[in-house]
Amino acid sequence: MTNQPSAMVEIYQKPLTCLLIYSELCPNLSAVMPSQLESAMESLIMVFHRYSDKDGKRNTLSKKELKQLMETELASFLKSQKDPATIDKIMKDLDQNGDGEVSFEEFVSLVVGLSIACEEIYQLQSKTPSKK
Ligand SMILES: [Ca+2]
Ligand SMILES: [Ca+2]
Repeated sequence: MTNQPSAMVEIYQKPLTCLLIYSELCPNLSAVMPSQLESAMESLIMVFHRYSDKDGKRNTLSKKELKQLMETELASFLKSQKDPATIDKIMKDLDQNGDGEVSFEEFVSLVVGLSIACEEIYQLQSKTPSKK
């Protein structure tokens, strides 16, 4: 019994399943004002599919689709990277199962990684006493 993963762990590992469960629990979800976090989750899914739907493989990003996504949605991050091979490197990093495509799960790890980096900067800035 103690070996059973907690429900939270399972949900964490399957964020999409979590959303599906959630929408089943709340059939009127679209009628309910989503919270900030729920909107952020929805945005992630919408942004991913805005680019992943462009070719035959609708549930994954090809390198071309990833490039378009990053150039449009993460332009300032991309500009800060001077290496022209950045997209190739990111693609290689993200594609954990090596199928040459970036799934939503793989894409989310990029967003999480960037969010963690941003949060660290936020922490540093809030630690530094503001000079007056
Ligand atoms: Ca695609
Ligand atoms: Ca992949």
